Amino acid sequence: MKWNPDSVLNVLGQTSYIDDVAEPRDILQAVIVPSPSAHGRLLRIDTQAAGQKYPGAHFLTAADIPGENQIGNNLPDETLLVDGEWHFCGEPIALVLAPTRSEARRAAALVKLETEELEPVTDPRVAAERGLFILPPRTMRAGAVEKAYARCAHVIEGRVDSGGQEHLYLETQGAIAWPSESGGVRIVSSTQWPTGVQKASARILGVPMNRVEVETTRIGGGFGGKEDQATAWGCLAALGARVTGRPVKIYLNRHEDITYTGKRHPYSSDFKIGLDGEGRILAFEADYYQNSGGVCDLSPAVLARTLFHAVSAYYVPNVRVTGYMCRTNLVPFTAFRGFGAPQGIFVVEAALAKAAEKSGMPVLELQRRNLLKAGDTFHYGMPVEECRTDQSVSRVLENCKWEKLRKEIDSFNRQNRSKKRGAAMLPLCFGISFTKLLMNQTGALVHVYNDGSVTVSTGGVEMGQGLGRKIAIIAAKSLGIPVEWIRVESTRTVTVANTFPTAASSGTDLNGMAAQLACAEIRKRLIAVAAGCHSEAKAGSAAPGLVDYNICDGEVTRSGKPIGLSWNELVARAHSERVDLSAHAFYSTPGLFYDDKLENGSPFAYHVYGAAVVTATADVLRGTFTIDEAYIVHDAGDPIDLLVDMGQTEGGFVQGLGWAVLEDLRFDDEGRLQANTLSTYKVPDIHFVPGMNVEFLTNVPNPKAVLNSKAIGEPPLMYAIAGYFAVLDALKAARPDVEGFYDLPMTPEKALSFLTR
Ligand code: MTE
Ligand code: LUZ
Ligand code: MOS
Repeated sequence: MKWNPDSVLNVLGQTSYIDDVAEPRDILQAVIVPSPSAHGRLLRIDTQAAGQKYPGAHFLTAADIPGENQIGNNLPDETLLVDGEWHFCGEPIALVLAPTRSEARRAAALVKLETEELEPVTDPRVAAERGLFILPPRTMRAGAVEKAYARCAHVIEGRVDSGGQEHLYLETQGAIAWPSESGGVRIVSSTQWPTGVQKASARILGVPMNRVEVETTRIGGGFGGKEDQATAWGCLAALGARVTGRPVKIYLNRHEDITYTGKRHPYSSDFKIGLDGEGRILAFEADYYQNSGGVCDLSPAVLARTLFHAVSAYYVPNVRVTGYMCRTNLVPFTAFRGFGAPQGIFVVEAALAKAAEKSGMPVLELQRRNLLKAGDTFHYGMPVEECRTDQSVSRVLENCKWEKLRKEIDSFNRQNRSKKRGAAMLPLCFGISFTKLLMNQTGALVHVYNDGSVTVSTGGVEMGQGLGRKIAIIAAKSLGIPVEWIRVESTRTVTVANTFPTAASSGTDLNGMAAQLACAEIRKRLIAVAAGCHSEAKAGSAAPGLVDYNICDGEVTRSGKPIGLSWNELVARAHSERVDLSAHAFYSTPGLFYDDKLENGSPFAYHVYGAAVVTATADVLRGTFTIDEAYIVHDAGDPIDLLVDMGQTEGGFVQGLGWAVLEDLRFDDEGRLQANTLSTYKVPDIHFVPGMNVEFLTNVPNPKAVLNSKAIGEPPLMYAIAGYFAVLDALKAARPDVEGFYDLPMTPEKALSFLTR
């Protein structure tokens, strides 16, 4: 089968999401009463009037929580329902349940709140001045920056800002919970992390984890927005179901989802970069003021990834980078594809752009001169291996015919006054693994049914990224049967337990490897049956000749020749010989270690490399622009499914372009999101997408991951940073006298303000 069957269902609109689950007759629909402002204190809730008007409605508050009113995973700073102070606009204060959603909404609108307003903080630098931090700052160092500046020909400082980003998954947040006879609940949740929903719900209900079952069939996109941010909705449904004894569904509409839920972290940063006369970076320093939002959520992990990617694909001998998790009164900023790395990479690229401006050296030369190579060491102490920066950059410059392109652009710009073109290159180096060591583990459970069909369950969640397809291919290859015979099951906490989110691009690396191990175990048993010696094999003494047996395309072979025993016959024989046709396997990434005190170690299994060139044309009278072409050369290892990896590369890039030049996540000074609908928050559409020229490096097997593949979910997003600099390059052709400014996204509005400076 050429196409990913999941993609076919998606395209035909046949996939089933939370809102497609058939609703039982007695179901209650839930909505929240949101906090009315960004910062305040709840003094009293009055549901009397609402209850009189809607006698069928239920009103749940913090007092109705049977367990602990706490869902914070990294820090206990996040209540499920406000009890005292609230920290952002749209925080759940009460849960209202009614037979229909519109009734619940009308009842919620009648709930009266007695409150006290507190001053909101929205700017991370203001929060830092006031000492409002989630956790103490974190610093990574290499060499000695101060000494290095003495040897620099150019020392440049500057400020860089980058905005947040709304995930805009197609399926909004939601969950359905059924009370179960065990005193717990069964939850169907649109989450990247079923175990997270399970654990938090158990805490809320005050029951052990074994009373809470969570199932996720697939989600309509997550992009990081359902790594931790799906948990609250699962818990609210669970609470409603437990208290009322009826099934409860909560499903946000788009406006609610955009307003209430976390997004990519905005950052404001200061940098200092020092270069010698040849353009080699000798020192780099940065202070990142991360706007962490109202609660901790994943902010520490996101910040860690910023620090790990502070000098991106460059070698810098002397580094000092510090991150501040600034507590503000905005939504809890959270995981979003790239997870802090795009924010960090934008800073060092801005520093290089400014260094080019000040030193007169072309930025491309500065970039190339400083590329990482094998034998270098990352600033966190990990040796650089299998480095493909140079190879990718050379190849992408070839593909876009850089010299010719530059000449064409220059002559276009000489001939045109109102339109200018620009281009920029970006090298990529992205570390793969959760930076929190413990998260790099998962399991798989494989059943071969006695008719020969196979199901594979893992801890991984399908969110459109093709994980299910990749797992099916891995299982088919390891069992030696056609991929059509494999079914990948929904993700359930009773099938594979104690998992972590499907995130950090490592879904296939982890779950694919676990599935492969489980399949290998079953295959070993079946081969023993084929060789007529399964009991000996069980006893551990491999019978002679066992190695000659194989399973290929659903047929048993011996020394490469079919022996007239099909997969189905083999499975039936094994079953009649009472051989276990199921296997569980566990996988944890080997070789990872990190010393948090020394900020030193090998936190990543490997790195993903690549390079992009992006071109743009700006209307320098209006500030409008188009992104014209994108050339990407990417290291995808040996792709498990080429089409899936192509889709991830193009999709990730376009999503990144939205962040870089389009999506303006604007809050007012009171901490209210102004861009809270699709008419005020503009995302890329098909007309916005540039010509895409994607090439994968060939003959680059990656022995560190399953079937020599490479993680692909997040890295391509960062190529879009070249889009920002391509537009800036075009603008500078009109205004070479204006200093570059680094305030992402480069919206037409900002472009115009640059042009009219
Ligand atoms: N692709 C689609 N279609 N939908 C998604 O939600 N999430 C991205 C990426 N690609 C996402 C996606 C993010 S943020 C991550 S971390 C990875 O997929 C997660 O899946 P993987 O680890 O299996 O690649
Ligand atoms: N999530 C997480 C991630 O918890 N830890 C990570 O390191 C990470 N990296 C990328 C995306 N999500
Ligand atoms: Mo992706 S941000 O790791 O869910």
